[in-house]
Amino acid sequence: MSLFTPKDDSLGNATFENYIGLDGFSEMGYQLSAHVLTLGYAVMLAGLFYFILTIKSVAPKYRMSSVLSVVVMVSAFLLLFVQRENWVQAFTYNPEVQAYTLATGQTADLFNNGYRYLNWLIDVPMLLFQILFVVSLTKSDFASVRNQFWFSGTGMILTGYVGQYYEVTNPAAFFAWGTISTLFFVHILFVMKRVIDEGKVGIPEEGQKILGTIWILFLVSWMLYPGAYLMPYLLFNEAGVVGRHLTYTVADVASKVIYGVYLTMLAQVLSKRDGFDPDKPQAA
Ligand code: RET
Repeated sequence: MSLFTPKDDSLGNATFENYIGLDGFSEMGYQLSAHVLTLGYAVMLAGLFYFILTIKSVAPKYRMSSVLSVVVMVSAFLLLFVQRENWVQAFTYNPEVQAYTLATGQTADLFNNGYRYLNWLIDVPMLLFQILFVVSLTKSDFASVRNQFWFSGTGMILTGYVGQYYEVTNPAAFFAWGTISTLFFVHILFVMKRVIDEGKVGIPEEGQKILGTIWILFLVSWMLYPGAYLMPYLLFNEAGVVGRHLTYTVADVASKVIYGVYLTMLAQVLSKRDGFDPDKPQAA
């Protein structure tokens, strides 16, 4: 049974943000959401500059990691920008009830987190491939790991994308799709742990420490996404809506930007070990 019981199901498979918007959001809830969504894409633009400006600080063989961070930043910037536009046009201030309510009857779309899912479809495989350009696999085969990441990464997101449409109207379907998605996720975690363990072999202690941090960061930040998926079953009012925006934004900054920064730091340590000096002029 759904803990979130809408007044009616007149909005069909719309996500719970819209059902809560029937009664309306307070000034603080609405604005906080808009601000957090804006912060999300602003950080991606800042990250874009970081990854471009630091690319020459690592040896050429590690630079594909920075290139993939740039791809992630550009796609996240654009899709998170559209996600924020979706929020501000889906709800308008209604002076009669002194709240921000669904902008129905106008030319507005309902709100949907789908832009995020489409962003992940690009970013999840990129983030998973990225580490393979910094660490050296000792036992596993590069192409096999890459294919497993690609298969489970896209499988996890597509099944989650379908499931999120049922969060209000059909809890059974919502949990069934969520469970299939989680199976893919568990597979990704296993493969990533293996990659990180193999990467630690034979590298300087400083690099091993960074890889240990990357694993914790990866585990915690990626777990936040299923937490946000479950939000209508954790907090079923305005706090759930704001909580979901906050969770996604923290997760995005950690899993894309901070993760990329740690991989750059690791690549710098490995470049130094390889005898690369960023201050010496390089052949073009
Ligand atoms: C879903 C559906 C419910 C079950 C699980 C999910 C996992 C999502 C994850 C997303 C990670 C996204 C990243 C994006 C970065 O750009 C799809 C919410 C397990 C782990 C890292």
